[in-house]
Amino acid sequence: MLIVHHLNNSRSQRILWLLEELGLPYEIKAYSRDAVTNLAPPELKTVHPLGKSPVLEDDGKIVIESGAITDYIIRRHGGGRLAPAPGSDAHETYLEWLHFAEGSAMTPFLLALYTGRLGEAAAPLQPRIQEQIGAHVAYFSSQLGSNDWLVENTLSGADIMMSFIAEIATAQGLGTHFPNVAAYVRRLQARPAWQAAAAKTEPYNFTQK
Ligand SMILES: N[C@@H](CCC(=O)N[C@@H](CS)C(=O)NCC(=O)O)C(=O)O
Repeated sequence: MLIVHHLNNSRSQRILWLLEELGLPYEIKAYSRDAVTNLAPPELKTVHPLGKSPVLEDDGKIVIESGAITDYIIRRHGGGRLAPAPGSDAHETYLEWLHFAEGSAMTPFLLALYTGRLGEAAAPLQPRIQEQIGAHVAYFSSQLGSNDWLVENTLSGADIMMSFIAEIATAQGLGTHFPNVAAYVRRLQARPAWQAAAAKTEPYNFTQK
């Protein structure tokens, strides 16, 4: 049985979406953020020492990192769905997006979150951070172009991973500058599988208004 250790309002939401797209049976172990610090509760550290979400459990095997979890679920349980054929050029592009989401695109968003708590002290850093947020979202927007999905215009794990980047970008108002990214968020959140995952969790803050 697949178990997702899921923190509310987090990157873990996309793993639930992935499992719903594949129609796989799974269980959610839900954790709530601390009302004051917004951090994960200490119980998550009993599952993995870092105490972060998502964590996937598959018959006792623990897998961390959204990109690795996405790859694991698709390879081991996807039956060839949601990824281009291994060895194809499209598969390389697909892998690039799986890594890009957490390895590159999340960094400036996280820097904005943390430096935002410093107020004026962080002012000298803000232009560079905002420029980098813009650069990463602009790159994503340019690669998506007028397509519905990122790789071969077919929904894949690349879209599952990049969904959170698109969601936070639009939640921060960047959808006005990048209408194709705003439309992408509306498109993915309208999918029955995305809706089914949302219905199983606490309200998710990054929904398209
Ligand atoms: N790169 C990791 C990031 C994991 C991560 O930082 N998760 C956040 C949720 S968005 C978390 O658990 N934060 C709570 C905490 O650090 O206490 C991944 O994609 O799995």
